[in-house]
Amino acid sequence: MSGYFDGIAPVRYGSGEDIAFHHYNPDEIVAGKRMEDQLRFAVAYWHSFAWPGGDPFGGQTFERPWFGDTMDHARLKADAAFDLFELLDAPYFCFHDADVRPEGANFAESTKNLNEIVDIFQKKMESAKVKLLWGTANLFSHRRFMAGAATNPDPEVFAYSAATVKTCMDATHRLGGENYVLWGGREGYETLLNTDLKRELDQLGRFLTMVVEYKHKIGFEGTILVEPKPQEPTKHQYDYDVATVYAFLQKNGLENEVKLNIEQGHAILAGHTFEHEIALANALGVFGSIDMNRNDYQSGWDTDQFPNNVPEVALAYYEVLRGGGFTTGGTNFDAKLRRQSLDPADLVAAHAGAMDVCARGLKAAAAMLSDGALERPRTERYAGWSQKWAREMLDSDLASIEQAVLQNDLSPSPRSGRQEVLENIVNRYV
Ligand code: XUL
Ligand code: CO
Repeated sequence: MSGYFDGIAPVRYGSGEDIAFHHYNPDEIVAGKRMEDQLRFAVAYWHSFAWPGGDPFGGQTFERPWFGDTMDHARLKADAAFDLFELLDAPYFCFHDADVRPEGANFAESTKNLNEIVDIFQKKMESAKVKLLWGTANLFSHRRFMAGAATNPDPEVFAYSAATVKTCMDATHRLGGENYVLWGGREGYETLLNTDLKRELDQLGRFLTMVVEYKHKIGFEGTILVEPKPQEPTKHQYDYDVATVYAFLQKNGLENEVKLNIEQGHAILAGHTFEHEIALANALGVFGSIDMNRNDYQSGWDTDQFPNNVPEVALAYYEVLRGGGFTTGGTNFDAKLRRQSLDPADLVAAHAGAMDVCARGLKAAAAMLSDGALERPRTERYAGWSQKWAREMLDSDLASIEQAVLQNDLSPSPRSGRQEVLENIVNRYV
């Protein structure tokens, strides 16, 4: 116990305490499963325990007793993290190596630090409920990664990155992690003037292939996930969005090995909606997991706020449920407090509120789906395609189709897309 959250009662459904769940009831059955098993919430170690509260105009605002770069600080941080997991009754957490251990003087010392903390996690997880949704490597904060990790012009940085990912995959495997994530932190460029685009993409393809090869070598049964993002920190990130990553996976023959971790804020930065990215990943068979947060629509940068917009969240979970729900994936709160939210209670309330928002969204999505309110009109809209001639047309050719159009004097009449009617239906649920 860290003592950091002393005085804050466990967050439970209907507990009547100051911070309680009003909508997230883990045992309630939604769309055929316990809500906890549908949503699979994870706390993100980096934002909740390692982020100091800075912005481009000012540094640290948070004062956490575990801020510092010794192993004692890292151990206290682990205690506080597991205290929060328990307070929230969170089923999962996620971490990068750099979130949990101090940087060592060299690679060997950083790895030793990581393994010592992983030992502590392993011990704590024997008695705690919390499990590891995913692990990942931070290949973007240290200055050695300023020109990328796998895509770096310097092969020594490629080597350092590959070795680091190996240690993080080992740690994830040891902790029973259900996925391993690669977000291409600085895999992109600042200026084309100094960039060999083709070489960098080839390096990235080989790197990801090595990750998949290593997964099989160690018998890791979790899913390898790539997290798309269009820009920030670099001007142009290679893993731009779902469509771009899918093409990259196909080019490297990895489309059956790797799935996607889709983040709300990244979808917005790419000019998409969150539900579009989820729907597209499902359509391509590569949907894996989500990073749930929200972006400020005015700022144009990755604000990583906790979600608080039920209608938006409902449409995202609608696509998750339409695709059959999560398998190894889940809902990771890749979200940080606002920098004025200094208190331990703010950290607890942010997660509790976010879990409630997601629960409301999930319930609305499940009801829309089971009532068929949107699926009936959708099926009706495409009904023409169940006719024999329409299906056969797809196996014919342009010339035969022309003949058929002439013979039958086809003159299609447009039908309403009924967008407002459908939006009104959604509004009844959210
Ligand atoms: C950065 C981001 C990362 C990844 C993990 O925008 O989303 O936190 O989720 O590296
Ligand atoms: Co993320």
